[in-house]
Amino acid sequence: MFGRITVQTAGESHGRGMLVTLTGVPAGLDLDLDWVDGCLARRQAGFGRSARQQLEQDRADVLSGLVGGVTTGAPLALMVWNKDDSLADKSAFTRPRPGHADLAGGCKYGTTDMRGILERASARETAARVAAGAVAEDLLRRLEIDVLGYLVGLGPHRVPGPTGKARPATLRRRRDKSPFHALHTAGQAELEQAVLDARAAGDTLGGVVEVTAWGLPAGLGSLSGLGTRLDARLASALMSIQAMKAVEIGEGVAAASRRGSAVHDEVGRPGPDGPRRPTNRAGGLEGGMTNGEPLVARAFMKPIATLARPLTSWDYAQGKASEAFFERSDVTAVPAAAVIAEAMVGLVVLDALLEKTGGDTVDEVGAALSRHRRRVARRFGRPGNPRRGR
Ligand code: EPS
Repeated sequence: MFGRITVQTAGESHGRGMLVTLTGVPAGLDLDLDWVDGCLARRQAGFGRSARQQLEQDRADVLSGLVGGVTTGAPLALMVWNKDDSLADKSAFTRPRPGHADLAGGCKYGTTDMRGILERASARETAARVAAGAVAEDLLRRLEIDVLGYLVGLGPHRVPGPTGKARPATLRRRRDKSPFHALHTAGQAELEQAVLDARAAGDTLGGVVEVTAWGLPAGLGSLSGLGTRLDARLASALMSIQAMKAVEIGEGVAAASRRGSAVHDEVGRPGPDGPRRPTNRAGGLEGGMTNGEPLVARAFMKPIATLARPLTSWDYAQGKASEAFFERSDVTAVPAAAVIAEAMVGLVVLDALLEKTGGDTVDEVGAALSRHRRRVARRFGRPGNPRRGR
């Protein structure tokens, strides 16, 4: 899913903590650690989480890659320490949770004690992803590229995405105030009630998150290879998040049942910086490349597999039918998933940008991006506009 950067996480849910290594970040970024910690705190927020989130206070401890607070181009290693590091005291368990990695992981690693599977499959790992994504986003926002994730569905309830002409910064403020990481407060009471009802029933809820990226130049990604298409890379990154079962770009799902004339975005009068479309059903991607419109991707999350009122399973120690394992769980983590999906899209976008610009330093990346933006404006922007000559 990445070409220019690499991202690797390590850690167990109840181990010492979550580590992420991130390579390929250019030198010269004075990393805003408050921003990184803010992203980590937002991932922990959200209505419907378990008591674990009151215990953990995630912060990024930078182990390498910064000198004087500035990236050197060397691998970054960021650690999020666990407060609950009780792994040594955890018991074995042999009653796999339907929908979780337990049973398939047990078959893979040849063990009926699925503790090790649970510990690594746990979505606690997403703290490390968000730390890495926050670094990517910190660089992107210096280049006037904004990425924002927000909730657009919880169980059967739908919440609108961006409406009107609100700027990304305004939308971000709204998202950060919402206990559901939604952009609108209308309907919040229904969402709260849905979580309370699911909790009372010992059940869980899935939902939908959407990520929009603004400010991307046209021409990121590539049509030429199987794995180089940006939509393929986005789908891979979003599907790699625990519990995601589907990804949609733009209005991709509805497009499959409409005629072409009602799907494809007509080409309008060019804007000052390049081509313009009156609609954006393609979600900013055509042929696996950005087309200058905002990039819009959606990820669909199944309900959490750990149920307080467990489904039927099989106890592989006792050799008999039994309730699935339950220790503690969230009712829903869809609000958190909005932040996690934003981080993953941020990483993919940074990767695609570096592929286009090259560069060892932030200045070199910025200069190459400006050159590309000028080229697009000259050839595809509005004739006679003074910005074309920039
Ligand atoms: C998770 C189970 C819960 C969640 C955890 C993900 O953990 P615990 O078993 O300790 O209650 O709280 O998420 C986090 C700890 C987190 O920081 O997001 C799971 O099984 O995926």
